[in-house]
Amino acid sequence: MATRKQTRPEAGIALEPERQQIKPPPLYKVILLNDDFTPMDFVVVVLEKFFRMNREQATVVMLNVHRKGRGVCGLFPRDLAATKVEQVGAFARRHQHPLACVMEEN
Ligand code: TYC
Repeated sequence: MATRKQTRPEAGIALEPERQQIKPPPLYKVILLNDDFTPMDFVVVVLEKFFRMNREQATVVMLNVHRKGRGVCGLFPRDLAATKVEQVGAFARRHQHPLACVMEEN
């Protein structure tokens, strides 16, 4: 029977090398940079608004950036990471804060 042949184990093994060549797309870290001027409350709002953090998570991340100079806000596929960087930059500029956000391949 034709359908039985397709379910033999050898048929699956023959497909294995092709499947192994498909790599998952690389993820990118979106990173917030510290500066001396952007208010802490504004950074917390950014993390809530663009990275879906609650107030507590956003405060932890903001304070980590404030102390260490930079910090990861999330890991995203390339296009989404680029969109987050754009959105944060535009929002900060609109409010006249120098807050900077960059992306890096993970
Ligand atoms: N350092 C800023 C201040 O003291 C707060 C701040 C935190 C700014 C995180 C940017 O990504 C940042 N007001």
